[in-house]
Amino acid sequence: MSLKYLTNPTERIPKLKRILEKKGFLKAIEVHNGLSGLIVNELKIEEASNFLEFDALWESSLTDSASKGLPDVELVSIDSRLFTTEQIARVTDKPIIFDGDTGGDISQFEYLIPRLENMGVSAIIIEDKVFPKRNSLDGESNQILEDPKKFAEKIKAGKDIQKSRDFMIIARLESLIAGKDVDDAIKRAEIYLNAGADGIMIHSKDKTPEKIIDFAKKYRKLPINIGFGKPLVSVPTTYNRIYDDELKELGFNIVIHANHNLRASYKAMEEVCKDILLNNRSSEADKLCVPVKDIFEKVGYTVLTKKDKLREKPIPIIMPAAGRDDLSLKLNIGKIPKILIDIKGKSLLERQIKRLTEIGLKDINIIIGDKSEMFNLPGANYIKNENWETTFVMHSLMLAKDKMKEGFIYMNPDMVLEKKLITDLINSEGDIVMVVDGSYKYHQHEVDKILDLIISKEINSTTNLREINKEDREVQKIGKRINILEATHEALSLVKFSKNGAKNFIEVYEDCLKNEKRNFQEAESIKKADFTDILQEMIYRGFKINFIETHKGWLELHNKKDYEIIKGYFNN
Ligand code: SPV
Ligand code: MG
Repeated sequence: MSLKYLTNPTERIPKLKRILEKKGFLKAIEVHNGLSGLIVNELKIEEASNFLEFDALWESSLTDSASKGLPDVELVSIDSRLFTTEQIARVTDKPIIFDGDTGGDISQFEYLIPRLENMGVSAIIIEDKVFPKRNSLDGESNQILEDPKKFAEKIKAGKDIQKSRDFMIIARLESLIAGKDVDDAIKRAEIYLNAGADGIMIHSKDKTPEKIIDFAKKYRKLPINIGFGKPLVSVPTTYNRIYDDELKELGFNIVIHANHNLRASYKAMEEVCKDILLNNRSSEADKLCVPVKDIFEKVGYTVLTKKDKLREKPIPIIMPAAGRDDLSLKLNIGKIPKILIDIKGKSLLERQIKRLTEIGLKDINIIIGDKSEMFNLPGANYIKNENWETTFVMHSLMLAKDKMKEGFIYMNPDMVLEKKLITDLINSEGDIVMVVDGSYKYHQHEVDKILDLIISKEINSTTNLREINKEDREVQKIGKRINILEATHEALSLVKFSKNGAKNFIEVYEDCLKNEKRNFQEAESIKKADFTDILQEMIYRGFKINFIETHKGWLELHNKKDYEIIKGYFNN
């Protein structure tokens, strides 16, 4: 969905360098509009327990021009190229490499760099040809090379003007395209690197890679002070029998598949049009098209309409708060339920109600028991568990059964949650979705509380913020007694149930109540079951529980230490 990857320029620009530092090699592919950007940004395929994906997006002049029905001769204005780039940038979060053609003259280049930086573009590649260039794959045109000294001045001007330390200016050598030899390219590479270029792209339209391989060998022998560590880029369009991994072995650091998405869509569009004409209807062409629903999903339409519905009828929040706790006694402030304890002028519950209301969640239901007379904050419905002293959390929760029927969010009220965490949860797919924290693995030893833990089905998951919205991740096991070394995440008491998820949850619980004497998951009996025991029972019965992952954005109030931390978190 299109709002999913919102990122800011300062965070985004360094991404290309960071991947190069981390992996030494990256793959980019051409995109020419928002949709192609989204497709590449989201594509992740699992192969032999590895995830395959493109690392970066190439904003190609050839395909940007062709999408507009125009030839690739620096005819499409810079404003138009930047508009395409902005379309791509605002719906993706992978690093973008901008095809800068010749870069124009020095002054034009100086104006271009800050505009790219403002959009969060990570790199520009400029080619050493004379404006207006002709596309490099065209063997017929006269390919006129720029004077290398003049080109070097342009690179230097660009490096002087850029604001971000991480923005890269990569010089593209067109010697082989213009019929010159590898030595000419090497000489030029040396001059450009001396001028401050952050990397070199060697272009070729040969059918075989011999010359670029020869170039790569000579490139790595350039004096250490200029060439060392500077990435080398290849664009294997014509010599594409070579594998990306082979290029990596040969010393290349970036491979750009420069025009394939546009060429693929051209072919698909033509085939569909022919099919419709030949069949006198479009039914046969359906097999060549994605369903409209997929487009809705990809561009965020589905999420948007879901939000519309939520605004009309907010999903109910149910918070169990009936039990007794003694934090206020430990703080020497009398007997107050911990969520009503004053923290810099407001209680946790007051803050929670305010936050939820601000994101449109106005149907807030709190199950109360101990000290129920103290709960009178406006903005919430209070449901009293008269038997709070002798019953357990599931009994309390079921007092709000009527509120569950169309779907609901279960939430412990003793948490501080950032809004994004709640909206990410609401926007997630799946009948039952929990929020879990993957950073738990890194501070297991510091944990002095009994935690709800999970084991993920995909054990080697990474704690990557971009995965917050990944909905296909599943809980394999949940409970308090999971071996901490086996656990992959800590579960937050924050779970969303769709209408179907709520129905299954209620049915499973009510079915379990029929066997009240026996041990029930980690509990002595169903009556004493915790919320997590029911979830574990559901997994056991084959229901799917998904999760979204975070490693920040929440705090919990359990003890004195938490109280101090939370006090420090709020400014007022
Ligand atoms: C582009 O994709 O626009 C390029 C690569 O510059 S090429 O078309 O091979 O010149
Ligand atoms: Mg180009």
